[in-house]
Amino acid sequence: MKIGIICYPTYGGSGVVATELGKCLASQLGHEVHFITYEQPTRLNFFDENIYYHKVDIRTYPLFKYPPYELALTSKMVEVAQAENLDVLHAHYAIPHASAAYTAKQILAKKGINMPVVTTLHGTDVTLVGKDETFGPVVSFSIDESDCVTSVSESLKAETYEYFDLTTDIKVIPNFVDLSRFNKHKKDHFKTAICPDGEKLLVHVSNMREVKRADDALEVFKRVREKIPCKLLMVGDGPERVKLEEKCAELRTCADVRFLGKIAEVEEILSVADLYLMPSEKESFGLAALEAMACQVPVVSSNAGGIPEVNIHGLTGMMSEIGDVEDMAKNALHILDDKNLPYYKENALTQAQQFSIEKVCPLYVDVYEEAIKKS
Ligand code: GMT
Repeated sequence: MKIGIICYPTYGGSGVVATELGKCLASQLGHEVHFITYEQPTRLNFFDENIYYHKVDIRTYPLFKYPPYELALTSKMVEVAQAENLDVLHAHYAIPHASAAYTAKQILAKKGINMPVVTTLHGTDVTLVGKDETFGPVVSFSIDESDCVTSVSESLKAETYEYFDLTTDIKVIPNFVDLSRFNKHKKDHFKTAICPDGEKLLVHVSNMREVKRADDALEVFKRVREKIPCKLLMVGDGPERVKLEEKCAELRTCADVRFLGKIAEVEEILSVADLYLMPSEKESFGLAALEAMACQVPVVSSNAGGIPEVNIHGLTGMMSEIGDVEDMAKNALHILDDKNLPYYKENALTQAQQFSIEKVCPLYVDVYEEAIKKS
């Protein structure tokens, strides 16, 4: 099949899922994949004969206060679909990808080309930005007009039906993990460097936006540190980072907290971690937690959105109400107890194996075939 993938190229779950999916479709299943976006996708940093990247050129004119990205994207989709003879367009993240794909489909239909459109909902495209009245009607319409719609969790599917008046059927295809990359690497020297006296290592990875509640990770750490020797690594960057560093100083924990910024090989950090913190306010799935679990790291999380579909309380980690940092700290101390840690680590890995790329990627191929049949 020739598949056009439209996604955000930057850091962030939806772009990562779209890129990893494209890589798997091309290199493992032999499909031809065409990424259509404004920048080289972050995780697309190698050559594969079946993978193409088409850059959306955004022109600006003095008349435009805001360059119309959606129009440039739509035109690019039309161009690539014709030139490359695409079989299907797959829009990741509804805004503005689903509506751009809808328009591209209409333009191609006028030219006698039938172009099935699949839309994958990732989370904030529904739960935060999508339901906002400035986008709502377009998002709702373009989801409903897609030939097939997928969401990354049961929770997101339910929320989508709650927010929008839809007639379409939404199929759940969970996030997945490449276990050949995300596994426990032998990095004992890292651990010794970070935790020279055998301290426990806690890790939080996020794009440090408000919804991630990364400040709760700092609060949890403060409480755990009062009871046992430990260190915290804060990985990633984003709008809250400066505030978080200030909070660290306020909590007087700076000596044991390190902000690492964006790390490309995050699996190396996860390989030496004892516990992953995900206190998010919203999380349609929680890909970062799954990647941690694949590296045998148990998770202390909130129970937001789709997290309970990934982190099983009492098995792969523990969950608390959003914002309940006391409970999270209590749970962290329970898991970090040497009597309990091996049990949680083992279960985390077993759970991650249920979401392997080999299991999940073919589910998208089934959806493409369904969309082609339908349209
Ligand atoms: O939340 C983020 O950091 C980015 C966001 C995105 O859209 O790129 O991630 C969303 O999609 C991921 C992949 O499907 C999910 O694993 C995340 O849970 C989801 N984030 C939210 O719902 C807040």
